[in-house]
Amino acid sequence: MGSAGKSTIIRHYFILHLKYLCATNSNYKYCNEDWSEKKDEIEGDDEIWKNKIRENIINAFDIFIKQVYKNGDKFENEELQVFAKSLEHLYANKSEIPSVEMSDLFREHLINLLNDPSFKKALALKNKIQIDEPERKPFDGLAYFLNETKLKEVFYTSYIPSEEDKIYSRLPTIEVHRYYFMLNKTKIEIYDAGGQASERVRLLSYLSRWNTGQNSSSNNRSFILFVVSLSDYNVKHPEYPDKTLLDESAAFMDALLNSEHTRHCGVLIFFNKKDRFFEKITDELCRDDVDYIKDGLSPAELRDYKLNGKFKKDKMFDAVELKFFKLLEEKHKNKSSYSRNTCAVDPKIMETFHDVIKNEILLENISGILP
Ligand SMILES: Nc1nc2c(ncn2[C@@H]2O[C@H](COP(=O)(O)OP(=O)(O)O)[C@@H](O)[C@H]2O)c(=O)[nH]1
Ligand SMILES: [Mg+2]
Repeated sequence: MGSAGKSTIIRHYFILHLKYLCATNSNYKYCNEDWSEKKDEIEGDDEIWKNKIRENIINAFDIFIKQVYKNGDKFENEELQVFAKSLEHLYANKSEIPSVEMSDLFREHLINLLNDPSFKKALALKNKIQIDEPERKPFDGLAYFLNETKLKEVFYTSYIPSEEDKIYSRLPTIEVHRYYFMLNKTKIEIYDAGGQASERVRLLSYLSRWNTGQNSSSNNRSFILFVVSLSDYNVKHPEYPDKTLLDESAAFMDALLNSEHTRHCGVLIFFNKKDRFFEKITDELCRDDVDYIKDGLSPAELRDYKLNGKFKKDKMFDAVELKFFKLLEEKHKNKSSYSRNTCAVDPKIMETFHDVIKNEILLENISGILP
């Protein structure tokens, strides 16, 4: 699904971890498509990232500006009112972003907007906000950028994004990106597919070209690492109001596993964005959203949470995950599966991903660890 954290996991792993391993341990080799050793940078286009990070932030500001109007509020003064309009214009004409002059005044206005009481009130709704446009919500890495120092840095003329800046920002994946590396003599290919609606259709048709190890005499093993955004548990589906993007994600997992091309694949599920999920379930404004996952909670648990905000963390995770495990149990019982709760922006994700590759993909069969 779009924005679940797939590319963040891969970026963390390849750029920060594997690069280090390749440089220090001869058992690891980062490769080109023909398995020759790759020496150059993995993703080096800072210009694209710079503009995309600015676009991410302007997109988020635009969402909160619209929320200010929705709240029936006004900005503190005329100057901010005009600046807010200009940001809205910039979001609507994204192609202009690279050519906008990032002046001191522009940066000052951004900070003033961030400190404006009406804007702050809109920001406080960040866990609930969803503008009536499909796939439009503030990106989950936003909090990292929402402070005076970072905003000033990003909108400085000669800004060069750091690796950490890239980890927290969103650059939607178009088509399928392929990564190759060797661990000892084992060749590992990783495909990162876009998760937006249009890209999901493309992925299903792409599977037929995928070498899924159907030939039982070969040593090839294929796994789907399905990344779910826990943060989607309360994001309404654009077409079905009683469903969420999490339900859609479960339905897509089902479609993916129903394909004859994935018959021989194991499935690993990363329930990602556990930090955002925790933020949301502890936010009083999100209490009623528990109804979206109520099937996984007992009546007493549901009541205690709704009335007093009390909950057991594990129970809440289980309630979300049930949507996926139920499908696996009912429809894909013969599939080996395995899952983890993750936070892709936390550097620990590298260890988790690395463990999974070493222990689950290379060395052992995946055992069916279903609850
Ligand atoms: N807070 C938080 N943000 C995350 C996490 N994982 C990904 N993100 C952010 O979510 C956005 C989308 O991530 P991305 O990897 O592009 O998703 P993809 O569409 O599945 O490839 C980016 O802004 C990431 O920084 C997470 O575990 N926690
Ligand atoms: Mg992606």
